Amino acid sequence: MGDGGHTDVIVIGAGFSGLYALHRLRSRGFSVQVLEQADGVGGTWYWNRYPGARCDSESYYYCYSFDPELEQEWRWSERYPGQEEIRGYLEHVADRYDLRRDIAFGVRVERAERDGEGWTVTAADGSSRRCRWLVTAVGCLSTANVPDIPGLEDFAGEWHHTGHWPHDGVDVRGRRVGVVGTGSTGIQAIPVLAAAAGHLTVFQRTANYSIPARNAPLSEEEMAATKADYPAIRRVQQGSTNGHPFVLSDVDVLDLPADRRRALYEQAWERGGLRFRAAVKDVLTDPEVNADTSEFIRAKIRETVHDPATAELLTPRDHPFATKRPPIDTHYFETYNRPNVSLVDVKADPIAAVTASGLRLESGAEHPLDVLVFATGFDALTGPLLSFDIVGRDGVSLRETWHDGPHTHLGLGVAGFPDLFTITGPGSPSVLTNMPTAIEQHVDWIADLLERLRTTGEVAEPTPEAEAAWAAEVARAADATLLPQAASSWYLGANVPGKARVFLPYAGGYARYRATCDDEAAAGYPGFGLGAIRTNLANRHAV
Ligand code: N01
Repeated sequence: MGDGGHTDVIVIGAGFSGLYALHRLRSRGFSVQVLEQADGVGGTWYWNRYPGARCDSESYYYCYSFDPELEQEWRWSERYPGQEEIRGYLEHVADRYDLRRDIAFGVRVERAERDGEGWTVTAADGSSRRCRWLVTAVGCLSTANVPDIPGLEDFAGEWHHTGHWPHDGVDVRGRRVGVVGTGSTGIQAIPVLAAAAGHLTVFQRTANYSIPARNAPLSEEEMAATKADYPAIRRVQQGSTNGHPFVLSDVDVLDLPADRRRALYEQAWERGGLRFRAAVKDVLTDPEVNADTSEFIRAKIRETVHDPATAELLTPRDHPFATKRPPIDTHYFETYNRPNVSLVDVKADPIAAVTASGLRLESGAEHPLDVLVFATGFDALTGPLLSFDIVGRDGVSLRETWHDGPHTHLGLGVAGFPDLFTITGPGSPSVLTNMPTAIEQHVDWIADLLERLRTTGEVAEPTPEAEAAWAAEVARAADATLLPQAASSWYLGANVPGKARVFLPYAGGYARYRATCDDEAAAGYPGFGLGAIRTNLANRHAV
């Protein structure tokens, strides 16, 4: 296929980050081509159409902040936005800012290669395009992790990974459905599937803490109050640890008398969602506080689930609360009181094989199924970047460079890969924050740097020293928390067999990270191989 042309920038992906990168860079006068493998915008929200798919950030802040007019005109319908509503929002954004004319849909990138002064990007259809700067907007949780279970190809029923749910849905009415996985996805899908299925069997390897979401429609008054308050909401987000507009509690729970401590937990439980975590000061840094909070949640599980043996199986004991991403739910634990739901412990009796008729466990127990659902998560953060060939300076591939785990400077760039920028890459706060907040900060920062490079003709490439220093900071930040204690967490890459165990996101907090990026820019981007001498040169050019 012929040459697909040359633009200043190629952006890979048209989810939250790709759309904003296109808008921001185009408004700064760059020519931009976005390449998207799907036939529509949305990224993770395009693919994750499983029953119950919904965001765990609240709608009024799980959205862009760059345009106050957009904030005022969009009307969210519920406290947490569902998948369809988020996709509708992103379609509205694509139309409102006339983004589609620079997006090529149905183009799956297979290779991006540093080539002289720029990058050549080749797609599966054989077409190739060139650019000076390459920006990846491929998401953090977009490469499905389907377990390698023998016999899957023999299954006579239908099977699906939740991240590739069929667009016309799956009819589970009256059928025997099995769900493998009880992370955020499984915990959202299980109650919805149980309501329709003939019988639902949940295959659980690790019990999980989950907090009630308390989803509800948003009234006109609530939306109006939010819209009036947006400037203040955005200020709180920018100064926060997770990019959420909550102020973290300053109450030491362990200093409270038992009745007041209980009242604090109960109130947070009733409010629901990720605000629960924010209500407990030091829950991710103080083991005693965490143990107390974890015990409160365990008691809630025992209160909710009628059968004591099932309740015990659902009770997490092998990791502290919130050291794995804490799911939020709508009637998750209640679902196990339904007569058509059963729970199977596949830690005690692991899955041995998929057979023509269902799942077989190592003990020989057979579970007949018509539909098998893998809610088994993603090859997080690095998976999307390694799912195609990125070949940098001197012909070295990113796969080789990262064989022992990712190294980046600020999660934004990689030594050996000049003029490549990774939105919410490994080593950035990404999945530990409200994603749109993290994305806007990255894109704005990249846009500023590209403006400088356009003026000066410089090439930006992280130095190995900057990468090493940042890797040390990422490790320090994780070790200052309890997060590394969840041995099977995808934050550590532990959910994918053979993947290097490295704590992937930056746990030092969004506000601190943003300040670090601002310092890097103010100093003239020394970690990207630019510096005072080049800055002076830049000034001369500018004059
Ligand atoms: O994936 P996960 P997810 N045999 O990796 C199990 C975001 N998200 O898709 O814990 C048996 O968390 C695995 O067991 P274990 C959010 O950031 C957000 O649920 O490894 N079981 C685990 O139970 C989230 O954290 C929202 O022992 C196997 C499950 O599968 C992230 O996406 C909604 C297995 C995977 O859990 C990922 O969540 C959904 C095997 N071979 C997702 N392999 C919201 O915004 C894996 N498992 C609400």
